Amino acid sequence: KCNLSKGARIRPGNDIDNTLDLWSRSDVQTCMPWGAPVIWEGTFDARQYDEYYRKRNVTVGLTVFAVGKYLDVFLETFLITAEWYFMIGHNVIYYVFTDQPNKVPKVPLANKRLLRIIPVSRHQRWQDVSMLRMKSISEVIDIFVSREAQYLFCMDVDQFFEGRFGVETLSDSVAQMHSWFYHRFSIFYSYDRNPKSAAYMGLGEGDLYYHAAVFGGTWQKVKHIVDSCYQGIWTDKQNNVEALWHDESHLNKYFWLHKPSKVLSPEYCWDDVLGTQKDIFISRLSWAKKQYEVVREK
Ligand code: 2GW
Ligand code: MN
Repeated sequence: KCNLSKGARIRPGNDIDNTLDLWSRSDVQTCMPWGAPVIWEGTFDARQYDEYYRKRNVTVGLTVFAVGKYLDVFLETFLITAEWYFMIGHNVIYYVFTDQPNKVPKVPLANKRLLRIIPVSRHQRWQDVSMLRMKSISEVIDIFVSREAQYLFCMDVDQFFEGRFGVETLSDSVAQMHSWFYHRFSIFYSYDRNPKSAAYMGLGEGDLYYHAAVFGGTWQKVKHIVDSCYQGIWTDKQNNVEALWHDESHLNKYFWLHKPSKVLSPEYCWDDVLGTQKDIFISRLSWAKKQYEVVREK
């Protein structure tokens, strides 16, 4: 279905076109075995993508949770830099989930962009803060997203944009390659290995290790993703088990069973600690430094 060794050009509406390799990369994996493109700098024409989605007047939602100290420490930078780089020129709706609605920073938004604050309660355990995001996102899709956007991205707040994160990322279901694992053999992937958990994956199972800090797709697909993950999380709670990396383990299981239609290269969620890598030409979204003592109270 696509040419792994040679690389392929990726185009809007018709995600893979092997006939032209003007934009291709031969040094990286540009395609998954089931045909999903992997988006790297040099594999797409940004202008062509912008034009295609401008004509369709697309609206992209972006969910982000800022509960407790994470609001003070990360939210403002996340939003300010998203205004610089996230889906510039297109309609954007931010959904900020927080336990402190009146402390949400008043970041000036460009034309065609708006922000909704979604009040959520604060859970005692941080694992629950993280895992219960799946349920809250599902509810907000029903109430808002399904009426006002076509696509939805869900992100961690402890990161900042520093390069184009544009409509080249849009697809039915979108998964993020984890920057720590993309050069590693699959035996090192930190999938959940406990057979008692719904997120269990055996050795030899799985395609890539995906990062839960970024996932997305059409709202219909994202609804299916978050509902399925929440189902797994809930089943585990009934059985008194918790997956190794919480919601991320369930998301990895999901994307193994339901292949993503597009995969984002580590450019789209890069950890600067990894230093310069010869296949990373640009960092688009970068992990913020986390002082665990400050942000994780429990
Ligand atoms: C999280 C951990 C410990 C203490 C607090 C929190 C916390 C998280 C919080 O107090 N407030 C809050 O809003 N959050 C939200 O959950 C916030 O959006 C944050 O980015 C997200 C995930 O927590 P985070 O970023 O500290 O976890 P990471 O960077 O280790 O994330 C990976 O693993 C997680 C599961 O353990 C998730 O799957 C996450 O999506 C992954 O990137
Ligand atoms: Mn994070």
